[in-house]
Amino acid sequence: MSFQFAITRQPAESYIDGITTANLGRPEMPLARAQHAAYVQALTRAGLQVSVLPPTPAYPDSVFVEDAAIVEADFAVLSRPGADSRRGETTDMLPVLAQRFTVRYQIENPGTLDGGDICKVGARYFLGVSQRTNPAGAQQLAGFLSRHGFTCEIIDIRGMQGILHLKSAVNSLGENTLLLDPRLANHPSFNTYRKLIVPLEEAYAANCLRVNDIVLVPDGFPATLELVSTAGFTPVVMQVSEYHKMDGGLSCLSLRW
Ligand code: CIR
Repeated sequence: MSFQFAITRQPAESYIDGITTANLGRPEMPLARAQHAAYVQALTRAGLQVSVLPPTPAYPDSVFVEDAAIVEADFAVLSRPGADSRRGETTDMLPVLAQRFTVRYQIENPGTLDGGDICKVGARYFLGVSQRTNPAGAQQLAGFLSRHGFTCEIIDIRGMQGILHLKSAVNSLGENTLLLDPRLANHPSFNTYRKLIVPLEEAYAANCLRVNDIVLVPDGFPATLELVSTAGFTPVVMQVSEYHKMDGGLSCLSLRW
């Protein structure tokens, strides 16, 4: 899991108007900005060259750039976000990808797809079908990925209350290891991996982010921190309270390749 580049986008003033189910209160913008800057710094320290895009006030959730695309070293796929208020985020992402990737694909109507539903584990991709990503969107992406030699498997999470995206509940830490929300831990597709299962009360922390030699872990989840470090990884604790308030986690804040 070695990355060289990342794209992030600063939160706009309108961020407080984004979509949320978290019930954790309104984000405080100065703190959100400081947490974002610290996140960029952590990626930079991990060895990535990080592009920081300016805020796009028309799209309150646009700080969650992960949802607007899927990127690999040699190609990119522009998504088609499932939430109406987020659909236009790809208009701003298209020129950003065009500067960096010559091979590009795009999810088309009737497909919808949020990058948060797309979980890469080695040469395999798990594609979440969720309230945001529909079967048509997942099938389109599977077609693009298979052209590049990846195998794909669909994981349907539509029946799972409280899990927004697949990567809200499962993330690859590398070394054949998955970090899992207990509600997804017994899914047969994950049986061949080493599983680190976070306690249900720390479900938010299933979204940790492996970047090169470190694993970013959200602050305030001690059991997950212990789990990750005992398993032999090097955790770096990040403050992301203002993103948790809007249902966003560590992976959502960047595109990495
Ligand atoms: C949304 O509901 O779309 C945003 N408030 C949160 C998106 C989080 N993104 C992600 O998990 N990849």
